Amino acid sequence: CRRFHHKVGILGAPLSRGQEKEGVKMGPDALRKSGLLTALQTGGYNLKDYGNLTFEDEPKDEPFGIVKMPRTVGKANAKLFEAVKKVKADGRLGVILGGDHSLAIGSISGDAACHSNLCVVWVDAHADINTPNTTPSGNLHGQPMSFLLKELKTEIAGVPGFSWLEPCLTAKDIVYVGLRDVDPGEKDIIKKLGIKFFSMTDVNHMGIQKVMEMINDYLYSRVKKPIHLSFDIDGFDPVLAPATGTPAEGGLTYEQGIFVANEIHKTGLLSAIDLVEVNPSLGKTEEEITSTVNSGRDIILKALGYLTI
Ligand code: 4U7
Ligand code: MN
Ligand code: MN
Ligand code: MN
Repeated sequence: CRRFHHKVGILGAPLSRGQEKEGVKMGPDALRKSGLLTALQTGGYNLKDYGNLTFEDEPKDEPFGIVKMPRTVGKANAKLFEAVKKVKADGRLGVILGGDHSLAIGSISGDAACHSNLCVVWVDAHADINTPNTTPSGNLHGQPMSFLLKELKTEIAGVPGFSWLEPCLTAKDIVYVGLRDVDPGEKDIIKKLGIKFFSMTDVNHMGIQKVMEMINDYLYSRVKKPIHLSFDIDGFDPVLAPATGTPAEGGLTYEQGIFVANEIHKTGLLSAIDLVEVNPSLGKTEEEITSTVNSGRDIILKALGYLTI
């Protein structure tokens, strides 16, 4: 890893079957239209656009228990896994534009295939660590973490569409920021596995500076490890980012989100970033759409060190 990582690969991943709202498919193009790529080009980055992947629905994709569309989501993630591996093999920092958060299964697996010591900072209102047994909704965008963790491997055994997957993370490799809507089953898992988290209550009590300091100490201060930032736009407060499928009150301010992204840039260890759950069709006004999309764009730009001195 270098201090200034000027080789960037942009990859659109319009996965949508990890939840039930169509418009999240339009996330990648909305982020593209926000001026993300032109800003990076102007900023002197060596940019390669890998375009948008295309995904198809698998025929007769019957639920597995209550888990919806497992074959479709599994196959899409297998494709994304290969695409992210390619971006990393090309020596580029991956920018994955979502799409729903189930895409983290393929994205993080692809990143980890190139970095065995990968760690993950997961910014989200939700923990996304339901298993097929604990999920209250059956939606796979609420479950990616359980597919990624070695400790939960037996929980995901037999889910159709995921035979290609080998869990790549352990519980100590991940940290959550911004949690405020966590299901009872998820709380049990987080507690049992001892996963580090900073809820919105923690952020409000100790301040985002202290939180990022503690993340730095916990994850990567002693041994330098590549970082995967998985940023769910619903980590932000819905006042700022309303155009998303599962908004939750009391989220990060613009300044707090940008601070997180900038702290990660400053480590010089960023390997890839997911920006997920932007759903332009859920904005009630043009202003709501723009505010959501531009907030996501700015997280990416800041994480890449754009306009940072
Ligand atoms: B997102 C939920 F039950 N926990 O599992 C679930 F509240 O990627 C929500 O963070 C998951 O947006 C939200 O369906 C998934 C629900
Ligand atoms: Mn940089
Ligand atoms: Mn979320
Ligand atoms: Mn999420």
